[in-house]
Amino acid sequence: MIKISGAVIEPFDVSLADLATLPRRELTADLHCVAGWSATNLRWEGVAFEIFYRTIIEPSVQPDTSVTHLVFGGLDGHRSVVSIEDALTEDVLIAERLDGRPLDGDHGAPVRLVSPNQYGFVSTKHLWRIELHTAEPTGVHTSPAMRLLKPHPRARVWEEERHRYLPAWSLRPVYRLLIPPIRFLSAHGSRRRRTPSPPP
Ligand SMILES: Nc1nc2c(c(=O)[nH]1)N[C@H]1C(S)=C(S)[C@@H](COP(=O)(O)O)O[C@H]1N2
Ligand SMILES: [Mo]
Repeated sequence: MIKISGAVIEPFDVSLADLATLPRRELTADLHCVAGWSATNLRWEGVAFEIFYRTIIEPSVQPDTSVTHLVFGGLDGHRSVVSIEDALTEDVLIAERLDGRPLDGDHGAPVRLVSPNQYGFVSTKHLWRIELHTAEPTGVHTSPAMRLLKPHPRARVWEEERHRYLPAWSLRPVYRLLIPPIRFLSAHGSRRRRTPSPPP
């Protein structure tokens, strides 16, 4: 169930059965965490967010209202803010499957957002609500890490948009120092991610 609220005529719920009526989309992409690790070659399956937005959400937007930002909320309290332009680009997905299997608890079950051109924190897992806003919302990030880091509002990976105020060149040496420890940690993470469980 995904709850739609904010600049809509009336808040409403979209069930996973509703989602299943929309055309399927498959996408192979990498996921780049802002802290410096990447998971490569992930095969996502789900629904293109643009189609979801145009067919399910947009008909319920309040008349004469211009939606500028969406907030994607996860069941664990994680939230991400995405401009409407970024959300409607073509490789943004509401994903239900990864590498041929339903999403597991680690990677966002039952459904998650996937926006491969933006840093990983945008791709809210365990998606359960989408709020529509008519201006950039403030105070969305409630976790201590996100409040400290002041994430970049667009977070495009290829522009290195990590931080809202600090330019990419000033952060590059810091993140370079982080590569060895993060490589070590994500070696463990990716083993968990990749290794099939042994036969009983
Ligand atoms: N609900 C929720 N979504 C989330 C997060 C989270 O903590 N909770 N972490 C984000 C971050 S920082 C990253 S890098 C990716 C990681 O996705 P993965 O766990 O599938 O590798 O999920 C993003 N989505
Ligand atoms: Mo991340």
